[in-house]
Amino acid sequence: MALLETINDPSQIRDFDNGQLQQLCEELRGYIIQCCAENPGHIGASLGAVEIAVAIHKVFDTPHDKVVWDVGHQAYAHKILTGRREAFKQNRKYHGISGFPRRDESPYDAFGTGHSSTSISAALGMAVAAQLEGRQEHVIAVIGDGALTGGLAFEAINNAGSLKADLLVILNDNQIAIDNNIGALHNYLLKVTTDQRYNRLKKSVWDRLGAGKVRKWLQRVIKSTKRNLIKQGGDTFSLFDALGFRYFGPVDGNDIATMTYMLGRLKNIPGPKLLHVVTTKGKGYAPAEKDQTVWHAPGTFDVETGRRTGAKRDIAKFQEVFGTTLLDLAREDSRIVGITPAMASGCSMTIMQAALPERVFDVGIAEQHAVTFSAGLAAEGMLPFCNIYSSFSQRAYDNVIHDVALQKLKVILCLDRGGLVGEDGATHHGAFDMAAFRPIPNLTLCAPLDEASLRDMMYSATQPAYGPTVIRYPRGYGHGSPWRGQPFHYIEPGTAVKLHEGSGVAILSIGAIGMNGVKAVERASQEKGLEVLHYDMRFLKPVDTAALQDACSRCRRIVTLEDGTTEGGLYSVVAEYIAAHGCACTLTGLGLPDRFVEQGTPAELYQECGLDTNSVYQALLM
Ligand SMILES: Cc1ncc(C[n+]2csc(CCOP(=O)(O)OP(=O)(O)O)c2C)c(N)n1
Repeated sequence: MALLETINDPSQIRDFDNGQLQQLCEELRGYIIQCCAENPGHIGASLGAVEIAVAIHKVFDTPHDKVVWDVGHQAYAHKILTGRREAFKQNRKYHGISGFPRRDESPYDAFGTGHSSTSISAALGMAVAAQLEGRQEHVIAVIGDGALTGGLAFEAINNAGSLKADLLVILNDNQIAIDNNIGALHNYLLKVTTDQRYNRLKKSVWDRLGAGKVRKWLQRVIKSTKRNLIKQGGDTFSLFDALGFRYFGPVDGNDIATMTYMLGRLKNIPGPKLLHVVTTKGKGYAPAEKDQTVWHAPGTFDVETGRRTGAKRDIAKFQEVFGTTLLDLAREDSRIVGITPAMASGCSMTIMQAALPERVFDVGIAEQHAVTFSAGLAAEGMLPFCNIYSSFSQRAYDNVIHDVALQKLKVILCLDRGGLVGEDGATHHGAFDMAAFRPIPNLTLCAPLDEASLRDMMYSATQPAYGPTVIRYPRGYGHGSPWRGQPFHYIEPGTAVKLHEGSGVAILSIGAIGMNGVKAVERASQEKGLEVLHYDMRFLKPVDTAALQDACSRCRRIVTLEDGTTEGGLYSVVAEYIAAHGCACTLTGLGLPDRFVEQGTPAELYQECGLDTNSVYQALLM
């Protein structure tokens, strides 16, 4: 840490030589590993991008020059170098710093991120703004090969290639997303980087740097790279040249001398440029290099042995219930297929992928395409289960309306990570799904209380009474209720379940957060002798009006409980019912507030939002 601990501002590294930069990279790696072992985060991507971050801050005049990180999970070295070395110990913690770049956190974070494929669009906007205002400034977007599979990245490249603003895109190609990267673009990049000429080029970069005849050499590099790509594509231009970019590379993105050299030379070339760099995810830490999917975000670990030390519970996660149930259903019905936008491990579609690989489609980080592709499958009689994280499904809103609901195509959209996800923070909470999807006609929208009800909802959605259906459930462990190998029970659409009989006060809950209601109702009964009527509503749409009528006619107070926004969610449903029917009861809404909730453990955040068992209990007593 000899060098690193003296650096509070990247201007301090601008006169470093290659030896010092190399040492700095090593120290950064050590520090990231040490911090992430205790306080987990996205270690793999960040270890791979150390040289990219150091080279950018060495060569460019940040924060005057702007660097936009795609997704932002690879930006730990950037954070540490830009005055957040100590704060990094509180990375992703409650009241700590965010795990992603944020404009309100540092002037060096030119653009807030968390969701994929935004960097080129944002950087292009900045470059055009600089041009319009006559400002001399460099704008750099750093995007991974996974993030490049997102349609938004291509929309931006298409636009940038014709606008001709000064923009440098660094394509950080480590050939993996979270799971193995897939798709034709991936195959193309693989072809470019595995060509022998690239490997010769890598060596020649190193040799030539020593000799110092860099300018002449660069001309030859560019020429040979172009020749390389002409041959690769069997076409006159590389893919990126054809789209109006000047393509450079591929070069070794984990070689600091090469990186600073290339960036230094590209800095003053006008127009849109793309530097293709090849890196290793997890670079410098053997366990992370070896199992790159697990080490994308491995939890806590022992630095010496690489053993992961996070506590494991004996009960299943909702993700395992989803993955296992999908396979169970698919084995019985050959129409069932699984679709995931690059989150096969995260949502456990890997379970079906292992058993029935030809019926699982990882479509890349492409949520819009995932939904419309599913609609196409459904149009031809298949029964697609499309699994998307709730917050990423925001991208596919119109596809759900226009391609699924309007045409009554039976896509079963399973929204993972509904509710507060914890340490990933504001960009990743599944806060808006219920409010967003509720107004869409033809959709059925439900959320399971527990493992067995997730399983039953997935089964029921395949039955004829269901059209296009959204099933949303949370991240992580279930409640330990039995589910594995249980027979399926059919759930009629729009039916609630009475969990506790009572009068005077009623609680209406939806989803797994309802279990806090169960505990609060139990406590109210035991400690106060208060018998609260509790309905697990199960469906936000169609809503069980008989249950609403029962609660609103017999109780003077209604409490709603949901882990989505109260505005537009269950609270709104019940408020509308009360208003329409002139019911004589008051309504308290427990749910997510009208502000972005930041990062922390789920327990901390649920408490902050008044959704923990104790807060629910207090609300019942009010
Ligand atoms: C819209 C969206 N979908 C999915 C994700 C989840 N996600 C985070 S990182 C990642 C992989 C990114 O791959 P790549 O850009 O190659 O970066 P690497 O992690 O390999 O460095 C994915 C799918 C996301 N952040 N945003």
